[in-house]
Amino acid sequence: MRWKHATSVLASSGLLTVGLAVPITATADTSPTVTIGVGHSDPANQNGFNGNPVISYTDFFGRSVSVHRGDTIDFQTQPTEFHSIAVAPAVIPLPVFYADTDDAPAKGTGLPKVGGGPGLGKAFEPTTCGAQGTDPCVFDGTHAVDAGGIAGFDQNGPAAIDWNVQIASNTPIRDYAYFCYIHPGMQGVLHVVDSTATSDTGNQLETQSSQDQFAADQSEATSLISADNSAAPSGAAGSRTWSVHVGDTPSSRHTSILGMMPNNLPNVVSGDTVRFLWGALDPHSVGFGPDQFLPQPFGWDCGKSYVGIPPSNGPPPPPPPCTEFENGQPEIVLDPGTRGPGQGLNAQQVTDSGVLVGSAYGVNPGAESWSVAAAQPGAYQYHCTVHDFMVGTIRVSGA
Ligand SMILES: [Cu+2]
Repeated sequence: MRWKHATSVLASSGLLTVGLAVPITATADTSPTVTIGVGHSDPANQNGFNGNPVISYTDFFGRSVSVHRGDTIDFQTQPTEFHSIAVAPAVIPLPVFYADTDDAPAKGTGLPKVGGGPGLGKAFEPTTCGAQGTDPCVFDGTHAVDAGGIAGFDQNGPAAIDWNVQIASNTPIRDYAYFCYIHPGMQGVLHVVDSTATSDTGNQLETQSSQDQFAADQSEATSLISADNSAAPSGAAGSRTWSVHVGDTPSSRHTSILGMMPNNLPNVVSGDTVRFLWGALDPHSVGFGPDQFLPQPFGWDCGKSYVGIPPSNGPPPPPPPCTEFENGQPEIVLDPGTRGPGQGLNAQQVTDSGVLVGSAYGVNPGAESWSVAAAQPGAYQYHCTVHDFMVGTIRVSGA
């Protein structure tokens, strides 16, 4: 989705490394034999700016595909989707985020800051082969071929974007994996079968089983959205706890929902608490007040201080001299936040959770919740600094 600043941040961090070209020349016929959907288009649920949550399909259509050697697979990223996929001998579980235990904890959570790992870096690598108008990548069964980060957009707006992979003629007959580096659990099985065996052809998005899969994924997501939106507070007015989901992920992890749910709490009174809950596949922040007063979502780890990386269209600035190194790279961390959980909402103070990530990323110790206490009456607007369209309002009246 719209990971603002992300490209410049990763480029300047050294996490962005240029992939090696695959040293095998493609054969002449490279028109795709089979198309696999990467995510799914769902215009009614992917607007983002109409106040409704966005459903991202962290799923392949289909999840199990058989091909012959010499076939070309078109992994087609669907409009508005953002993924970083690969074909490999097996799924490669690169850490996307990790707990940075070197220094003082994050202010927002009191737990170690969250560092950006090599899995996140994969999302910002350029596509080196297989893009439209270039030779396909070639997979021969020995090592992974990576797409880099592919967003379902072109210059005119949301669009399906192709990434082609040809199966080399010497690929051993066996099963392989296709998967997404940044969405743990988003994976499929690629059966390379003998030429005498039946293989799949055509657009797998159009099969009955993909249509059933889409309907099941969508229904799981929309049920979760309505459950999250209708959660009632517990306790008595003035000591109630309200819940807001900061994105959410069904247990199947086949979708990731981007939105504050509910995005409006009009009946909060002083003394109540609002508890924010992160979903499994969700890297988000909760920041109160105008964007210009909130920390950038990604920044350099300078030990005791955090130096946010501003959005930029040009080449990214180099890391400041204070930046710590981790595994030989300047260390990128997520916004560590400005205030701990449970503090009073106050229009005069920057109140920011920092960027927290969900349980699917295995950050340990990690936080998946944060809270504010309703104090001064007023209307408080908040948003996610990673995803601008994730906005919410809390109206506090006197007890
Ligand atoms: Cu977000």
